[in-house]
Amino acid sequence: MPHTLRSFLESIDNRMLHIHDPVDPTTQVGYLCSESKGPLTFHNLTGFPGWRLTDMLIMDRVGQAAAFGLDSENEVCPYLAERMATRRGKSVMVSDGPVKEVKMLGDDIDLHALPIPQHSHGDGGRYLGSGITITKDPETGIRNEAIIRMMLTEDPQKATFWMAARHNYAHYMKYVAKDEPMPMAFAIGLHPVYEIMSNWSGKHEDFDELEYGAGILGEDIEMVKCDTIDLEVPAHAEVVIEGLVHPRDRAPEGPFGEFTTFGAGAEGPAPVYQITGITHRENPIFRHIQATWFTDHQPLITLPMEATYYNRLRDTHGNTNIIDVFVPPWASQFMMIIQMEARWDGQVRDTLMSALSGPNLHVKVAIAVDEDVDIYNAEDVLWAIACRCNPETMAHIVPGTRLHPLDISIPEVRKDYTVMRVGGKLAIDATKPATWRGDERDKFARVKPMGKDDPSIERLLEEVRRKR
Ligand SMILES: [Mn+2]
Repeated sequence: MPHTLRSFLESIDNRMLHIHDPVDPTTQVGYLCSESKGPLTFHNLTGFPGWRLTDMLIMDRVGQAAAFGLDSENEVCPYLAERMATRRGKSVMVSDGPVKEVKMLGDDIDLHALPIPQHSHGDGGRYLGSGITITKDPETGIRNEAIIRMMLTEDPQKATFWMAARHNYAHYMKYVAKDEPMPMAFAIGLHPVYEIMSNWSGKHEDFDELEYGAGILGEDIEMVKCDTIDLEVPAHAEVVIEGLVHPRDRAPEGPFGEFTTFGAGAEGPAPVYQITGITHRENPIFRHIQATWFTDHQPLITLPMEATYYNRLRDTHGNTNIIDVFVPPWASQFMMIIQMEARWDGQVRDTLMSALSGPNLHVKVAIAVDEDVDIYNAEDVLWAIACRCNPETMAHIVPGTRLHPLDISIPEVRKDYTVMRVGGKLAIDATKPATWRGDERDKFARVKPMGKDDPSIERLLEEVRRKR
């Protein structure tokens, strides 16, 4: 059986909150998702009979471990890193699939009929933030996937969207040069591993992100031809939107409350997307990805980033002991915490520089800590910065570097179809002296209160730890 959104939902049903009260997706779902501490499904969507809406599937390591079929939350990053380094999947064409069960074509096309929420106060409109965006390089025929934001307009067959200057943008530039419309599709509602891998930002010359995700899941992904454009889409998606991006037409887009938690950043005239068809499953489940504040949105991007950097940083000096990498969602993707053990002087600084110049533009602050610091605990990381770092020699600002287009704290140097920003990055070494320094390192070991590791006080420990 293929890995689908439905197979995943079934596997986590013991954690799912099913909501049967009527809820308006356009005005009420945003805050409910944002406040949710786990997966939830709305069964009664006001104005959208027949639809369900689900979100918050992989917001934390528990959900992420479930997506990869793991028992332990600490295995997530090393596991994904290993699979990414060793697995390549493939796609296979099939003639039909569940996503073709219902079709909206021609005059019947109505994007407004999908339960697409408005995410935040101040957004320019209702926004699709959960569509895996599929384009194809017109020269190589290799597809690209990403998850980008698409804004609904008054016209139910037209939308606008924003893309960063990366792979799909490069495809679009090729179509603009030819003055031809670019076929583009959005696939909504797949197994979360496909969503996660669609947000991977590495180089891929002879495969696409969906095939990469298939390899990680250990399957081939089944694709079907679109009805109205020359493109292939996942046969088991819940919904597919097909359309053409005009090479010259522009329309207002934004603002949109982003993973930064700001609405500002990239709003402006954006390409126009003419919808040519919508297909979906019967009794469709709309996979929503609430953009704000700390939701599935952040880890979708940070998870492949963590695994990519885990592999990359281990390669510093050919062999560096990286234990774990965490991009905390509560820092909106711009901070990377690296848990490592340095053998030699200079190893931490080189690792931090590698983190600041990797494939993602997100990493603005890189912090290195030791194996005895819990990188999932902000208090512990701040303790290490406060107590193990001499800022005079262990903190560094690197000026004149390129940063994420949505990081509004960084000056904008170019605004066109997208935004370029150049500014500073910060490296903080909050580690002990390297292992070869022996005694000097040992001075920085944390003392243990007397009685720690004494099993005979276990029961009393529980009691004293209880909040009162
Ligand atoms: Mn790509």
